[in-house]
Amino acid sequence: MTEQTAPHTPVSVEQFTDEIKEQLTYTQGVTTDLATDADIYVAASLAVRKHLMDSWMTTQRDMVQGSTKAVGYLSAEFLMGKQLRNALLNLGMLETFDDAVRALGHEPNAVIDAEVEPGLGNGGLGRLAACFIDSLASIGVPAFGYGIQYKYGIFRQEFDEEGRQVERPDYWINNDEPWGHIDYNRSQTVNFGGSVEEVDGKRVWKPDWAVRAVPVDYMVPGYKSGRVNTLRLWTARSFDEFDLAAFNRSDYMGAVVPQVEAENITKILYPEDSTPQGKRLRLEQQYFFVAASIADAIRVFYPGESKPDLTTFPDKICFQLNDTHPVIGIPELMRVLMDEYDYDWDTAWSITTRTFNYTCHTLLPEALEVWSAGLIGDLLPRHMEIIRGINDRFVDELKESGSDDAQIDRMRIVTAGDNPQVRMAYLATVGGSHVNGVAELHSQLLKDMTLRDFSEHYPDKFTNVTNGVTPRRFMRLANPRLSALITEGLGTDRWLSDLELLQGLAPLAQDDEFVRKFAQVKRDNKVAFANFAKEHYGFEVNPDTMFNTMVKRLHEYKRQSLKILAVISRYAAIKNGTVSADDVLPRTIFFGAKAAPGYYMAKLTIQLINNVARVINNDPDVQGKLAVHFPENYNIRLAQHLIPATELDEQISQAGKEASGTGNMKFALNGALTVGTLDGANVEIRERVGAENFFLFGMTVDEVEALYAKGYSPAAYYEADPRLKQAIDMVSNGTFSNGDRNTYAPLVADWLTKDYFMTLADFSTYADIQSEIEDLYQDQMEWNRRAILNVANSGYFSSDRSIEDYLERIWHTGPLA
Ligand code: GLS
Repeated sequence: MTEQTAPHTPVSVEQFTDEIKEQLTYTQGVTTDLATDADIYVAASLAVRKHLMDSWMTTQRDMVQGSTKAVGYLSAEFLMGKQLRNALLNLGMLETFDDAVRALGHEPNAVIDAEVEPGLGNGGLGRLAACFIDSLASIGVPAFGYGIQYKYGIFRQEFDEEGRQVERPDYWINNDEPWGHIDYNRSQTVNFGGSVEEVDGKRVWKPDWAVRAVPVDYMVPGYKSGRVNTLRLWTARSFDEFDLAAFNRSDYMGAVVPQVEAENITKILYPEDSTPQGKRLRLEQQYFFVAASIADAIRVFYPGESKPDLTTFPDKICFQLNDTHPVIGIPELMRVLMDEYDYDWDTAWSITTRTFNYTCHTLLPEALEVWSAGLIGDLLPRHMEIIRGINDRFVDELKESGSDDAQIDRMRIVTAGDNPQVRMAYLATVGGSHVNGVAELHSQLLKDMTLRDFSEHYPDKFTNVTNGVTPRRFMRLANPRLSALITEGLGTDRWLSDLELLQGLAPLAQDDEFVRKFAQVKRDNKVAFANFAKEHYGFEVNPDTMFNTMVKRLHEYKRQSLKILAVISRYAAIKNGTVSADDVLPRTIFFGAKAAPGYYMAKLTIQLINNVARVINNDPDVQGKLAVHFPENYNIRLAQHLIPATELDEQISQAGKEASGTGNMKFALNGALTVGTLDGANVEIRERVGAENFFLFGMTVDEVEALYAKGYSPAAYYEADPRLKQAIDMVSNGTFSNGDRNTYAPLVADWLTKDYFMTLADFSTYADIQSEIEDLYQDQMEWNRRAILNVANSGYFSSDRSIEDYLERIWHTGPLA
């Protein structure tokens, strides 16, 4: 990636202070002396937005006029995190901001904290989308992120007295939101329902209701690239505020029904990760944002043309389908081309298949979305006809290529039988040019298992792009101390836009002086986190313990239960004196995880973790040796504080289940060592950082498959390892439920009889490796040397590199001149 100069002329502290004051006075109507931190936050954000405006407009102009194809990243989720500091960093204005805010009598961090974090995503998939649009802008590739501005983001998690998860609505938008610009003049109409009729030999969709899709634009500034792209999030509005006739009949509630129904479409993010929600509203959301985005792209690239030559469309923009959520875009583009612009099927198909590409983000078969054909037909009748047309032609193609009936049945986009289903991953595979997985192992498993028939039929479509994370947010902003040390060690800060430069740190792992500085950075980060945790959660955290973290969505396949069972076993060992108190390495374990509200086992696991924490933290026998903390509402802000302070990271999913993971990359880049299985991107992390700098345990994918095939009996593992038996017995005997044996009975029963993700089978090797971890930790110089090697060798996991791979393997485009 080439670094370009910052686009804007440098701003002095005085000037920026004046700009903030001007916003306060003329936009917000607040005097400087009465301004709160939140007021300053809004004013500063508006002032920063102004600095980005010229670059934003030139980027848009160059995108439309230029010869470079743009990227449209279609994603139901964008988990952006707070905007202000990121924008300041990319503009080179961090210090100017700090000084200006202090000059106004405010504390910079308090102002930054006044920003409400938009939670428009569930987890890794949504955060990846945010990293990708950051990297696209930083590399200078013209791009749109297209998604939904949900009124309520991912729920706010609280824990009740019993340690259970309680979901609270996240009405984030009910705050001053200076970043999103709502543009009523660029709205689109999105139709639903009705029927299809034959008119003059043409199929004509006669919808019966419509909503207005209004774009809310967020600027996406590149890091020192001079480019600012657009994240365009659609919000649903009704065309009529209310039904006047009903209102005049004094039916006041009835009068607002159309408005409520329309606006419901973008009301709430589905709080599901890795499982589809077969809900009509979800399909409405998907179609809503995709239809609006396609119409928008045509408007942008063919301004004012009533009969544009859309055969050039794939040269103007390519759409990346972020998982199956936007796949309805394939029949939508077909419909637009055939019904609105009169192209024949073959021309429309050629344009469509050259426009779309699909990224699959899962290996769980149940997470590949499947919609009932009846539902699609009801909501989008013309699309269902088109999907059937695609399916029929595809089946013909399979017959011609000699596929047998069984294979054809396996591959149908629309299943045969009474209650036909549309398999969206198959539609995406057939209707696009490329399909990629998100880590090497994942892409291989897609080819060998999940989409095997398709990879045999279309061998050239399948490729891999390993995920990455942006070093700007997850190193420079999250970990300023480490960033400063890296810059000192490398003699340049260019690593922020060329992360492979971190390689230059490898020799410094042998330099004791550097290792000591690195250790000091970690120590300072731990103290800072302890203070943060005290202030925000009331936790007493001892920085003289090892910080051991497991943060991610709560899911059985990720195996938080493996971690908590190991913690319980450790607790029992200290209490029983199986390990002498002097030999115990003091550890503090941090969990962070939200469970989908309807996911019973996951919620019960949260309750268990909270109660294990309660018991351990209140037991004087283990004071100073073991502590467990589970801060509520894990989000990006918490990640930015906790990751830099972590020394040992947990990536312990069952092999073959985590598509990639991106937390694993963030931890390695921030100098944590990983204990993990050979799953997802762990495999590549381990290859790069070196097997000796990664704590590997557990079964491989082949071993897992072999054990399934042979017949897995978890109870045998329970009987075989006394540590495991004791931990499970403590869960079942009420140790963590005030003596009540029923509370965790469903969890215990599942472990002993099903344990689909083989937690019990991996327990022993996981427990065994702990002593290796602790031995190494006793030698702090050696531990830190290895941590430095993790940082030095993880440069590959920059989202800039991921984007370069997409450009080369899939999008075939590049930066603007
Ligand atoms: C996910 C996968 O579960 C993660 O392994 C992956 O890192 C992420 C981004 O590719 O996508 N898929 C999903 O539905 N949620 C995810 O986080």
